[in-house]
Amino acid sequence: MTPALLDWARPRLARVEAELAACFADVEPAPLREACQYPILTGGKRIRPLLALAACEAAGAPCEAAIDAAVAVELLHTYSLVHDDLPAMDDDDFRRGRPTTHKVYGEAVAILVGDALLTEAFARIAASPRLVAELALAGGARGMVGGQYRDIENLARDLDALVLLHRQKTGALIRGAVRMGAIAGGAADLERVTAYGEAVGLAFQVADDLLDADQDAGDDGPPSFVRLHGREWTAAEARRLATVAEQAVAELPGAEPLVLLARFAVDRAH
Ligand code: GRG
Repeated sequence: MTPALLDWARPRLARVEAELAACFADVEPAPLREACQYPILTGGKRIRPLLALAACEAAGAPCEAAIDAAVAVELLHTYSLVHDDLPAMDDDDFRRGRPTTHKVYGEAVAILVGDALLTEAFARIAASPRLVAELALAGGARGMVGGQYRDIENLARDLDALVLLHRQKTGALIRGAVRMGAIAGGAADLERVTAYGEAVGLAFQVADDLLDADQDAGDDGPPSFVRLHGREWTAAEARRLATVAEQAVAELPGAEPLVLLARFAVDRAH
C-alpha cells in the first residue's frame, strides 16, 4: 500500500479487525468457536471491507455507517476461501501462509465453518433488506457460486468465457462490496460506484493472473489471461481497467480512497 492509502486504511482496518475478532465470541462449545474464528483471524488484505467503507465515504457518510456491510462481505469472502480450499474443490493445504481450516479441524468441521460464516454474514445485515439482496446476488449462483461452477467445470476456454467466469467468481463480490458500502452510506445513485466495482473486480483478477504467472511459468494449467494473451497484454489490461475504475468515480467528492484502492488492486502485481 502507498503511504497515502495506508494513512486512510490503518484506522479503518483496525475497526474492521476488531469487529471480525468479536465474531462468534458467544458460540459454544469452544472448539466450534475456535474453528469459526480461525479463518477470520488469519490475515488477508481485507480489500473488500475497505472498498465498502471507501464507497460509503464517497457517498458522503462516515465509514461507520457501512461497518456491518464491510464485515458481512469479508465473512462471505472468508467462507468462500474455506470451501474453495477443501479437497473436493482446490484441495489446498495452506492459505495466507497457514494451514487451511480443514487441515487443522478436519473436512466436516471446515464445511460447517464455511456454512457458519456465510450465515453470519447475512445476520450482520439482516436489518437492511437491500443489503441482504445485494449480498445474495453477489455471492450466489448469479455471482460468486456461478463463477466457481464455471471454474470447476472448466467452462472458460476463450477470453469472453474467462472474463464472464471472473466477473462472477471474483468480480461480483467486489462489485457487491462497493454497492453495499454506497447503499449503507445513503447514496442516491449507484451507477458510478457500480461501474467502478465492475472494473476493479476484473482488474483484481487480471492482476492476480499476473501474480500466479510469476509463480508458475509453465504453459499447462487452467486458462488464464496470461496463458491466452501473454504477460504484456495482461499487465496493460490490468492498468486499463484500473483507469476505467478511477474515471468512473473521478467526479464524486471524497472518492480519493476508491481511486487509491483501484491502484492497489493492480499494483500488487507489478
Ligand atoms: C467456494 C462458492 C465458492 C467460491 C470460491 C473466491 C473463490 C470462489 C475462490 C478463491 C480462489 C481464487 C484464487 C480466486 C481468485 C480471486 C482471489 C484472488 C481470491 C483471494 O482473494 P484475496 O486476494 O484474498 O482478497 P485475501 O487472503 O487477501 O483475503
